[in-house]
Amino acid sequence: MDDLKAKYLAQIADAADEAALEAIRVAAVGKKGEISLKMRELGRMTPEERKVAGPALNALKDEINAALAARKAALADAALEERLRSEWLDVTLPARPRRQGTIHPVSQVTEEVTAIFAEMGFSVAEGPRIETDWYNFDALNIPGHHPARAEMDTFYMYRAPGDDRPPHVLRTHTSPVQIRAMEAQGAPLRVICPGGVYRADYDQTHTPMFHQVEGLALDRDISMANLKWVLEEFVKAFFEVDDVELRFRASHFPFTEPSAEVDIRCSWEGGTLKVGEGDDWLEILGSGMVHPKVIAAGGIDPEVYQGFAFGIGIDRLAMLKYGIPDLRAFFDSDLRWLRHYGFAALDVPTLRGGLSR
Ligand code: 2NL
Repeated sequence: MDDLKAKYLAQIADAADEAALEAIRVAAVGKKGEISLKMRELGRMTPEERKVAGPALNALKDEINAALAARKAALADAALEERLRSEWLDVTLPARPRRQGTIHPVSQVTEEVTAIFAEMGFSVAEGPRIETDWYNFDALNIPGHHPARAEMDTFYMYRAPGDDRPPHVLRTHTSPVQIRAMEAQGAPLRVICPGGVYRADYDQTHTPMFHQVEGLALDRDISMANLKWVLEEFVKAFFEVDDVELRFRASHFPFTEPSAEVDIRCSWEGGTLKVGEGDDWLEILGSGMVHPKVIAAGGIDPEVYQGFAFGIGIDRLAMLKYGIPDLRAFFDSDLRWLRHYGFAALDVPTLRGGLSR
């Protein structure tokens, strides 16, 4: 009896895990275990022998069961202790500084442009990227036969065979948002419309989706002079310089008359852009006085109201201001590029706090 007790208690003390403990339990006190078999022998003993052996076997069985339970509890405590040690986490450490995500240059420049025009009384309007051909073309004085439709490399949405309605298009500019703003708000009106636009074109300087901000100001007495002042203020604020020289070149757009493309004086000395000095000219936007037919298409009387409009490429502005060489990288989602050219999330551009830092 003492040998049995010593053997099993030693095994239990040495058991490394729960599976080993279970094997010992089966061998000792399981149905066919060594102690259970001994208990079956009680029937063949004399009453005197049984009186001694019976309680002793029961006590041994109890003692082994208790040792098994104690060892099991000790193993569980040790396992918990090990987890607490290895999975320890200092929740008081500071968060990782910045660099989890960054603001894309397109978003940054959109915010900068918005802050500048907001200061001049323009509000922001947004609209759908899938448009009817009326909002994208007809309302802008681009009728069905007009060559500008073909030149725009328009993406047309699918129509089922036999469905003869004109197809929807992916907007080729944000002008349709301005038509919608005219319809919804009437005149006088000052809005800018930033957002993504689509043209089927892909090379060094073109991506099939890019970004634009268009502006529109309508009132009873607006002239090209107002356009010139607004654009000068914009360019000075955006490039963060005190003086700029703008050059208005006669141009043609179906939706403005007269129309002008605007260049700014600059230099490219040492490969970096300097705005406001030098002998080069940089084309940055198109503009003009809104065509009377376009004002009428917006539900406003062109005999009473007139105004100016302009369109600027946001991606190009971002490349110029922040020295980003390749347009296509804008849309690659390459984390190294995003970390390099991205902006800290909390540097919200404002005119007083600084547009960019
Ligand atoms: C360019 C030319 C331009 C406009 C966009 C416009 C919008 C309405 C009415 C009249 Cl609703 N005009 N937008 C006007 C002139 C030029 O963009 O080359 N942008 C990069």
